[in-house]
Amino acid sequence: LQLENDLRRAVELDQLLLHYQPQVDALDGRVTGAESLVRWNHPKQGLIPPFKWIPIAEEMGLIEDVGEWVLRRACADLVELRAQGHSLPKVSVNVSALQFHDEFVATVSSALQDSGLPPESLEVELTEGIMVSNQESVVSMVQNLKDLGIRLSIDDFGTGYSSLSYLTRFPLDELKIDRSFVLGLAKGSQDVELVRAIIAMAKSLGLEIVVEGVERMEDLEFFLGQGVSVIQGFLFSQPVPLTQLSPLLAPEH
Ligand code: G
Ligand code: G
Ligand code: MN
Ligand code: NA
Repeated sequence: LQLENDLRRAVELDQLLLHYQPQVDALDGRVTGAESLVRWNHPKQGLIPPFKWIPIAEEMGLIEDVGEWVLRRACADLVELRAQGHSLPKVSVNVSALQFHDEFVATVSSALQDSGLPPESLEVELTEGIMVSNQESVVSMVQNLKDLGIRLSIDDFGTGYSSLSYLTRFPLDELKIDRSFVLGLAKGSQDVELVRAIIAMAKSLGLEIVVEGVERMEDLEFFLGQGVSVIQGFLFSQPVPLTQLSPLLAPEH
């Protein structure tokens, strides 16, 4: 297949790029972080969103290369932003379950060292697919990651397997409430009760909360009413290139 052949060379031909979606504290408008979201700038097809080719990259055994490129670029971009005088507390990267094995911790460590980014400025978004594994190896890998000093976030919370035990088994800093629950709010479904319960649980476990996919003012107001103010959604901004992210940031002091 042509796309697969092209994908094999996308990294070396420098065809990947990152967009960033800001996470905003609605109480003061400050950007508290940004999630990096990879795109492939295909020479013929233009920008291809990740859901169309990340699964292919996983199948072809290319996800480590893609993942390492993403990590290094995200770290370098944040260092560069700060050098330009912008303030951004952290950048987060998505990690595929297939990318999550032995070499991953060393790759993160090396990306931090080479970029000079302080570890606490990097956040890795883990999915339930990774956390649900009971394997000791996964538990100790996550601990090793945490020991690098980075932040750990649980992405797409509540959409995967519904084992909650990993919330206490892993050293997590943050929980991201999935967009599907926010969509449920709009439909007036019982998701309201689920979201309340998730928030209460996250708070009692000491996890910071980010809500994904907030598009409507009503939804923001609902979350503010629940004491949750950090929002990642189109209401504030779509994912944008770095050049469009920096004007949204406060100056570094
Ligand atoms: O940006 P977009 O809305 O198209 O993202 C769609 C999906 O692609 C999201 O689920 C996101 O987690 C995933 N994704 C985006 N960037 C990366 C990446 O760098 N690595 C992996 N593994 N997945 C990513
Ligand atoms: O990694 P994850 O699956 O959480 O990726 C976040 C995805 O959610 C990205 O593809 C991003 O573009 C998308 N997203 C973020 N905010 C919104 C929103 O407000 N509306 C919609 N439709 N998508 C969103
Ligand atoms: Mn994510
Ligand atoms: Na998500």
